[in-house]
Formats: sequence, C-alpha cells, structure tokens
Amino acid sequence: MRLEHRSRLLAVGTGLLGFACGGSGGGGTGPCTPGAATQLVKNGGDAQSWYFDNPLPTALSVKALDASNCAVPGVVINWTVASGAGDVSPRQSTTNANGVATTVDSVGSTATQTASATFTGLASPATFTEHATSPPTAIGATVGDNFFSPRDTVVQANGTVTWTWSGNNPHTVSFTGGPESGNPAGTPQTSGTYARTFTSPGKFNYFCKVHSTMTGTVTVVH
Ligand SMILES: [Cu+2]
Repeated sequence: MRLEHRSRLLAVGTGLLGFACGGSGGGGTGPCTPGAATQLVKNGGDAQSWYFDNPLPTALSVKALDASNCAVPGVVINWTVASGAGDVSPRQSTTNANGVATTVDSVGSTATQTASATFTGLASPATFTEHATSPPTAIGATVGDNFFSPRDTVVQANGTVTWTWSGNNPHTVSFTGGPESGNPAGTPQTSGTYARTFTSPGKFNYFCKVHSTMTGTVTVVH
C-alpha cells in the first residue's frame, strides 16, 4: 500500500519534469524531446587571441536548439571562414547528443578573422571573431622566491626562452619528461641565467626541483 503510493508520486513527478523541460525550454539539459532545429547559439571558442597560422587553443563550438530551446542532435553544421585568412577543420560537423558541434579554427595570417556556422534553413549564421599576432621569437622569464614569472610563456619554434634568477633562494628550471636542463643539469642556483631554444611546437612543463609549488609552461607555436 505504502510502496504503491510512493511509486505513483514518482510517476507524477517524472511527468511534471518532462512537461517543464519540453514546455518552457531546458536549454538541452533535461530530457526534452527535440523538434526541428531553428536556432544556433555559440557554445565556446569566440573572441580568442592567438598566433598566426596556429590552431586556436579552444575549438569553436555551437549548439543547435529547437523553438523551445531543446538541444537538437544530428544537425549538420557547415563551418566557413567569413572574413580574413585561415581555415576551419572540419568544415562540416554534426551535433552530438547534447546538440553540440565543434571545429578547429586557425586564423591564418590576418590579425582578425571571422568564422561562421550555419545549417540548412537557418536565417542568420552564428559568427565568431578571432584575433592573431606574431609569436615572440625570444622571451624572458624571472626565477623568483618562489615563483616563475611569467609562469606560462609562448614562443615561436626555434625561439629562445631565457630565465634570469632574481631571488635569494636556490632554484632550478627543470623540464618534465624532456631532457634534463637548466643551470646545468638541474643544479640549484641563486643567480645567473639559463637560455633554452625550442625547436618543436608543443607545450612543455617545467618546475623547480627545490620547491614543488614552482611550476611553469612553455608553449611553442609555429
Ligand atoms: Cu625553487
């Protein structure tokens, strides 16, 4: 008797939940039943600043919604560069179970680029505006007590990062997973410099062997 009452309450509750989502729009977060897609909203990757001819760190992302703001899976999204240089890859992607589709954008050689996303029948596309500059070929960083500043640096391939010791405590610049490096072979020092040239694009982590909280990264771009 008691059990029956509880299961009936649960059924009523579930029904209400379904109605609330489908009726007022759950933004695709609830179990609504999607109709035809009528809207495309930006979901991530807009207004980034990065470097010429390098893929932007965050993928461009859109979400397809129906008239009730319910997320629509299976919508074919066409991506294009609307102004400026560069390219998107892929140029076509399909929305997933959450109504989301993505592409990777590279700004190319222009300072500003716009990229757009649309699907067949959509009145106006979603537009992303992105920015790019030349990466530095040489950059300096400070080894202080107890920090690296800047902690994260970006340099062009074949460019050099030079660390200058400025504190009173001994520190190292030691790379994770790469060749042992710095001052030399990771011997703690309190003054001087260490310069390293990076030839391959990628993200390289480094740390101080004396202070586990001192960490930094070097991102090498084209
Ligand atoms: Cu240290």
